[in-house]
Amino acid sequence: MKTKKMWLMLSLVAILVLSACGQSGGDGTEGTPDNGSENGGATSSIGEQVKHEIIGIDPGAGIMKATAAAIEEYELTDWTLIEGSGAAMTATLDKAIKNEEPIIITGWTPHWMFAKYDLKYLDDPKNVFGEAEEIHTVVRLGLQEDHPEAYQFLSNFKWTDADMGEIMTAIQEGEDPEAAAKAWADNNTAKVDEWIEGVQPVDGKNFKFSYVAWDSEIASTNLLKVIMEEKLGFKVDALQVEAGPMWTGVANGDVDATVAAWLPLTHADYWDKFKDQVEDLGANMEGVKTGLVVPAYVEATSIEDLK
Ligand code: PBE
Repeated sequence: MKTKKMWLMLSLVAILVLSACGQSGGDGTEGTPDNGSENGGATSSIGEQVKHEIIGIDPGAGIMKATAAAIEEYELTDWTLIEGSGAAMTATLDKAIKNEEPIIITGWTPHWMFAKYDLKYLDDPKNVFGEAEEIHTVVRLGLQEDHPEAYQFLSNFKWTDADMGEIMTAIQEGEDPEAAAKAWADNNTAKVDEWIEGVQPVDGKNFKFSYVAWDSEIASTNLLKVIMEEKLGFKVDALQVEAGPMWTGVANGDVDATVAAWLPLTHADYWDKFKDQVEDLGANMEGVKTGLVVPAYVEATSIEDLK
């Protein structure tokens, strides 16, 4: 009688334990986030975990158009691209990583976030985000006649992802953008001297750049402002605007130049619209990239996995 009761209780306990395991999907014990991709219906999909949201930036950015195209091309029908800003995106990313939660963002290189966090691009087998992207210097028509010194300097300006990374990281760590740019210029005189070689300094001429508050472009624009003011005698205005006005300003001649034109793909729409009203001085940086980016702990490896 006693043994029978014990057996009954033991089997009851066993049943309870087993059913509890079944409900939790049998994972979640290692303190790692639940990226569920292989357990079919047992765990939620990456889409469900991030509420089918991709964290975007400002609506005028080329990467937003590319992401909208990716949603179409990869048939991510129930996905939404969230508008915001570069700063809001990195704040959301930071929070997700601190909580070890999955997140999908619109990302690009160069960017300090790749140095600060362990991130990866999702493969883009359909090449929606393009290949061999570059950052170009685009100037207003007539700049060569009006500002031959600036024209020559801007034609010489060419640097690398690593160079820009140094300024970006300093700014991200709290330094004032202009001070960070000045420190970089002081520590990289060989490069700066190459860009200003043979350029005749001027006496307080005004010069205007347009740029968007993307971290990469904050770094480049501040660097050129500092060099043109300190080494070439210009009085430089760096106009922070949205992507549309950044291009329109150069096209209608209100602005002298921008070093923030991502081509051939990211700003293809702006280029098609304004190419006859601007002059392209070519790439100031090669090998840049845009795409969908996730923390390394997210299991998905391709945009196709989002379906
Ligand atoms: N970006 C950074 C910009 C260009 C520079 C990739 C966010 C864009 O998408 O337009």
